[in-house]
Amino acid sequence: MNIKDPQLFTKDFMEYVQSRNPGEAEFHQAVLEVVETLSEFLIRNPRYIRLKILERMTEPERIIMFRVPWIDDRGDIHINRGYRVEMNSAIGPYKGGLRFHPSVNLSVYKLLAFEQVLKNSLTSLPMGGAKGGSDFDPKNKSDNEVMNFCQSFMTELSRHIGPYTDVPAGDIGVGGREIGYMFGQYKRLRNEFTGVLTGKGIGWGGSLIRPESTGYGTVYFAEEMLNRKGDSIKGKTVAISGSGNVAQFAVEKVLDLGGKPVSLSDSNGTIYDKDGIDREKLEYVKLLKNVCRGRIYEYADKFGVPYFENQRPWGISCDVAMPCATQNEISSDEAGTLLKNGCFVVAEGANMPSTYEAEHKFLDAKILYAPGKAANAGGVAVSGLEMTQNSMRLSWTRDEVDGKLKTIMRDIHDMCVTHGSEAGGFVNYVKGANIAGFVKVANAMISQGLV
Ligand code: NDP
Ligand code: 2IT
Repeated sequence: MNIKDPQLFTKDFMEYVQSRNPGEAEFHQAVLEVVETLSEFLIRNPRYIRLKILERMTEPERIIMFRVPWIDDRGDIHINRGYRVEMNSAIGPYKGGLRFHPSVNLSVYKLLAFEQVLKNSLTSLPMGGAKGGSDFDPKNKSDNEVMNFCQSFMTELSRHIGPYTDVPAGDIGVGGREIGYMFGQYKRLRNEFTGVLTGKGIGWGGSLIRPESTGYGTVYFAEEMLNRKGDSIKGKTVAISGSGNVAQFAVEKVLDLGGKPVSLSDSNGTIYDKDGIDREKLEYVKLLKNVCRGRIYEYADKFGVPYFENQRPWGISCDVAMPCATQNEISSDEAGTLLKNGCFVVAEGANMPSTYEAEHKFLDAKILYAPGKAANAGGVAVSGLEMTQNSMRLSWTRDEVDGKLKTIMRDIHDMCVTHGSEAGGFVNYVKGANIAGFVKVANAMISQGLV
């Protein structure tokens, strides 16, 4: 391993990671994005290299994979695969979402778990990192089928989690309904009412603002970046992708701050509402997606706006882009188009939504670019606050939680500025987030011996 030249160090380390984890392209991408921004810092602080902290951090503490059999409404039996990647517990119990989507595989969960470790560290709350879920597709399933699946999934997962061990939450395909079914099953199996999951219902241990927190937090982060430049979201045109939990509450907070959200999407296509998605239309989207579980093209039919089938929103002219759907949803070409059309702020609500090349286009253009692990940390931060409230057996008000969320997002922003400022005043938020997130976890690992 070359420990003198940052580029050669990155190259050597990536060869090591690739040979240990063959074929895991998403995981390699996440590690590369971190190592290339850390290498200079590590060379200046060689004890992290000597103690093989990065080698340890890229090796999950534990991976659990299991069979999930369940029965559909017709009586047919299905077999899905369940996962939990428990990546790092140096600064707290494993914490991170569950994703139910047919596209998942171990590489995707390892990418998400690796990102989660650094993200959770940035929140300043005591949470380690994990991710999990299943290749189960909740789309077009009845409530009964979703419940059957969740109960079977939790029957195995319950052996591996607990309020002091591992505390899962939602992610793609896992919202309030799924958390409810899984919590019920855990309680039944253990005969314990504990804070083993976050994102719970308000009447049974959930926190106010948790549903809103990822979307709100992403917009708060964008506002912080703009404020630092003497600007704000007010009056800005904002292109948003996705139409699930994160996208909906990003739209809501953009409206609160006086911006104009103009797009939403799902895996079938994009709607473009050039007059802006207002509060009334947003209520329609919430009903369409959360209750009727419909498709976003129905918005275009209802409000008479254009719908672009099989396209993402990145061809739309905007000031601010907020990808809130999934990983690698902004290609290199799409990043180029966004920049050409004048986009100068990108705040990632989703995890790793920009491809490696897209990320580098944003960095080279020196725009305000916030990576997911910083911009979307509000979700897990309020999960951490839900754990605190569960431990205290108290509930904070909406304003209290929202105030704490704002403070946490501001603090993350400021840590990125401290560690990511470069010559000429440019802030590399990717570098800032990676260094700030890494140091806390690395130091905890060193204090705890060879873990
Ligand atoms: P939801 O399931 O509520 O919504 C996901 C949205 O993204 C849907 O509109 C979905 O469309 C779209 N989508 C999902 N997969 C794909 C795909 N492969 N291609 C195109 N569109 C896709 O999930 P969330 O809103 O919770 O999550 C969105 C993103 O935010 C994810 O990257 C997640 O990891 C990240 N995130 C979520 C947090 C949370 O607290 N929920 C916290 C931090 C980050 P369709 O309905 O067609 O599938
Ligand atoms: O990616 C994420 O940060 C989440 N899906 C939320 C995790 C959590 O534990 O709240």
